[in-house]
Amino acid sequence: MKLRHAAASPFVRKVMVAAHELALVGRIELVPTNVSPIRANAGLAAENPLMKVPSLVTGDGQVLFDSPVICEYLDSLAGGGLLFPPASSERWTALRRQALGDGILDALVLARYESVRPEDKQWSGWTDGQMAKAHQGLAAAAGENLDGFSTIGHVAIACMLGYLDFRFAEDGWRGRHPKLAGWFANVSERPSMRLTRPPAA
Ligand SMILES: N[C@@H](CCC(=O)N[C@@H](CS)C(=O)NCC(=O)O)C(=O)O
Repeated sequence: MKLRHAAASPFVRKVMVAAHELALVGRIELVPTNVSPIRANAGLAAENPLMKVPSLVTGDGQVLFDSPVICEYLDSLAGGGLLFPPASSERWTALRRQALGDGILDALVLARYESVRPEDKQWSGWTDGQMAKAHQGLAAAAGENLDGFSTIGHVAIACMLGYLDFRFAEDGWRGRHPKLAGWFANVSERPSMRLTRPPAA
């Protein structure tokens, strides 16, 4: 399998954390890929018309994106029903938490892109709107009372918190959500999380 990879991408990290947790890393070849919302990448576009990472070419040549689809595919390769519990209320909890973590990440990534636009083109109303979603989402994540690290929901929320620290270090979320911070401190010591930390910003 070939995975389009960018070390700073929290969505790529999600896939890599899942791969570590499922003991599949050795089967994945990483293809370093530069992405930008304003620059075309013909090689990536030939695989993924959305030109985003992560994007995976499977052993039989199928292209899969985005991170929830790739993670569920990896789960199936590892036997299925592991990070994605089989149909049950546990499954919907895991998928809801994944959607929450991914949705907060979407807002954070959009806020980040705004911050790297030319200064005269930046719009604080946009950033404020995205950060409001992120902060409401964080409060909801804190309300999930997370325990352990058994599903894709845990993976998504952990990677989201890692990105928050990476790109928004001044956010101060730990002061607002100390219990979530305690959970994150514990899960950050897992090999899957340690081995996929983003590079120094
Ligand atoms: N929903 C997608 C989001 C992927 C995404 O936004 N990736 C970013 C990098 S963190 C990207 O490729 N951005 C390039 C662009 O927006 O053109 C997923 O879960 O994989």
